[in-house]
Amino acid sequence: MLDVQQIRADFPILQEEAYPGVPLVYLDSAASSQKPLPVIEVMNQYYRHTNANVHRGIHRLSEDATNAYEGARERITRFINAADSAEVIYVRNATEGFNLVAYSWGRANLQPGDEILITAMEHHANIVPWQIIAEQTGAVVRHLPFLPNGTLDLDQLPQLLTEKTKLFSFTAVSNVFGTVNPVKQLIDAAHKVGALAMVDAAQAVPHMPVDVQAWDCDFLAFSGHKMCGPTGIGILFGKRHILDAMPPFMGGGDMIRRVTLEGSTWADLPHKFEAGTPGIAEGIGLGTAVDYLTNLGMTNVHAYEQQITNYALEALSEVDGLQILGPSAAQRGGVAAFTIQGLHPHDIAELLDKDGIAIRAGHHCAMPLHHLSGVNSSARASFYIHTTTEEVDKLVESLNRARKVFRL
Ligand code: 7TS
Repeated sequence: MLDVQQIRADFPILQEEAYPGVPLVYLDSAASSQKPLPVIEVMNQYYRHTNANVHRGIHRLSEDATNAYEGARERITRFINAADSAEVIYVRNATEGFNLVAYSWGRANLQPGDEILITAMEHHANIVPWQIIAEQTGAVVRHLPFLPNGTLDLDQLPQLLTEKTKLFSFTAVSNVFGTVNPVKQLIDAAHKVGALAMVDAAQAVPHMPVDVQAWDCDFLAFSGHKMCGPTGIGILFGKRHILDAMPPFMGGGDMIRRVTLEGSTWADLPHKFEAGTPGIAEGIGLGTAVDYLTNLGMTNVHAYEQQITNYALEALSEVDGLQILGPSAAQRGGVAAFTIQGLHPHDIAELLDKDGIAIRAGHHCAMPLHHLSGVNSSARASFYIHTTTEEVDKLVESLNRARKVFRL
């Protein structure tokens, strides 16, 4: 499977201490992953030896920068098995991917009475843009509820996904429950009623093989920073004929064919949606992150995460008063959000931090999910390719200590 010790050696930050004498235990990869040395190095080398603007100059640096940046797009295209790199648009993050589709496709296609279907377990990035665009177009946002075990209530799908639905946008993997949703089934159901399907793959692409052609999704968005890549870069995948028919999202340099003072025409895909100087080092960094993950093998990554998550769920269930949100290990990715009776999630995170353990506490940008689960917030440990069973044991020890501090 994975050689976790060898992987750990690739991540400089994992050799560091959180506080003097207290090693870092990083269990917050779902918020943002750490970066392996090749990613850090390729960006460093870019600024030292290549730095120039892309798609412009005829000088060597600009050509090298363009080749590296576009070469990264080719590897990202293969990583998600898109048919054509013209369908792979660089954005800043998954959030920008949703906003691009909402503003460009939504404004051009939605009318009063049209419906956008999401689920109740979405990250705010896949809720708020639709609410904004619904407000502007007169469309209505509906949501598919989830069951108490954190899986989608598929029995309600036929009432909610109808010929009024123009787009069904849902997460492949919940960032709180960890639920792995039946993506292909949901996409097929959307297509059956003539709706487009958009997948939030922010918690999927970093952790499992993703094949946009096999899924047959119309749009898919993810962020580089959760998959060993830098911040400030993400991808929006869209089917070519749909992207071709969409108006630009932002106007400016790089996205035009010809500009006169009277009007302008647009560049071909993907550049039509890439206005202005992009995150060049970031795109190159993401290409190297993709190489790193490809080398490990996404099937291996997924299998290892399932193993460590299994271990963690069992270990956490030993902590008195601890309640895990979401389904059993068989149906989830590498996150474990939980509450402990009598302990506020922020107090949990603060006490764990003293032991060098980084987790996230709060609503994880999924306020509706928490509200519907009957809690305001939760603590969340998330696991990645470098997480060890020893680290999970430390988490459990530290949680037991936290309970003692609060005399529980
Ligand atoms: N969708 C999901 C499922 C996510 O988990 C996140 C980020 C996003 C979209 C948005 O990603 P961004 O890079 O555009 O911000 N999730 C989290 C999280 O769980 N904790 O911090 C960020």
